[in-house]
Amino acid sequence: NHHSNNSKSDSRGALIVLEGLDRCGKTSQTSRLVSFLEGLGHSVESWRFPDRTTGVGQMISSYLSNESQLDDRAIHLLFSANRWEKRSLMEDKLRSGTTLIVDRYSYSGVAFSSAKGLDIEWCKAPEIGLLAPDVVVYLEISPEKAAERGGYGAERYEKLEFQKKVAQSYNMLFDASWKIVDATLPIEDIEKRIREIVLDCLITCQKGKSLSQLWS
Ligand code: T5A
Ligand code: NA
Repeated sequence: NHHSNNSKSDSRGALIVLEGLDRCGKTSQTSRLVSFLEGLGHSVESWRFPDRTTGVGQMISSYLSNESQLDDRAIHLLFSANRWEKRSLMEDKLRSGTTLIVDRYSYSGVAFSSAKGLDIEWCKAPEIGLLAPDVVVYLEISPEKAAERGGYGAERYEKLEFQKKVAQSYNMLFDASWKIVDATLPIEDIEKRIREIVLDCLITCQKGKSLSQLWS
C-alpha cells in the first residue's frame, strides 16, 4: 500500500472470518468490507471456503450440488484439506501485510459436519494447526428468516431442518473472541458494525499481536 507509516507497513495483515447460516449475508458483507478497507489504503483480499477452484474444491462443489455422493467423514476431511492446501499461501499473505477477509472457515467445517451427528471433537481434529482468525464475525439470523431470503437453491445443505441443527452447532463453538452481529438489520447497518469490529482488530494486529493456530 501507499502508506509511509512504518509501524503500519511492517505489521502483518489480519485474518478475519465471517461465519453464519446459508443466506446470512456473508458474501454481501465480505465484498463491502474489502472495498472499504481498500479505500483506506489497506492491502486486503477476499477469500472463501470452500475454494471451489482447486481439485479438492471441485470434488466438494460436485458434492454440494448433489452430483456426487460421499461418506460424511470423507467430505468433512475434504473441506479440511481444502483449507490445508491454502494454509501456506494464507500465512505468506498475512506475514507480508495483506489482510484476508474469509467467507467461511473451520467453524463451518465443524458446524455443518457435527449437525449431521458426527462427534464435535472428531470434527475439530483435522483443523488443528490451521491459522486461527484474529476475529470471527458471526452473522446471526434465524433459520426461518434465512430461508425466506431469495429462497434456497438446490445445494445440499440448504434445507430448513438441517440449518436449525447447524445453528445449534455454531452455538457450541462461540467463545469470547466471536463478535455476534444481527444479520436481520439493514445491509448498511451491518456493514457499519462490521467496520468497527474490523478496525479494532486491525489495531491489535498493528500493535504486534502474533499469529496463532487452531484450535485456540
Ligand atoms: N460448508 C462449508 C461445510 O459443510 N463445511 C465447510 O468446511 C465449509 C467451508 C458452502 C456450503 O458448504 C458448507 C456450508 C455451505 O452450506 P457457500 O458457497 O459458502 O456454501 O454458500 P453460502 O455461504 O451458503 O452462501 P449464500 O450465498 O447462501 O449465503 P451468504 O453468502 O451468507 O449470503 P449472501 O450475501 O449471498 O446473501 C444472501 C441473500 O440475502 C440477501 C442478499 O441480497 C442475497 O439475496 N441479503 C439480505 N437481505 C436482507 N437484509 C440483509 N441484511 C441482507 N444481506 C444479504
Ligand atoms: Na455465499
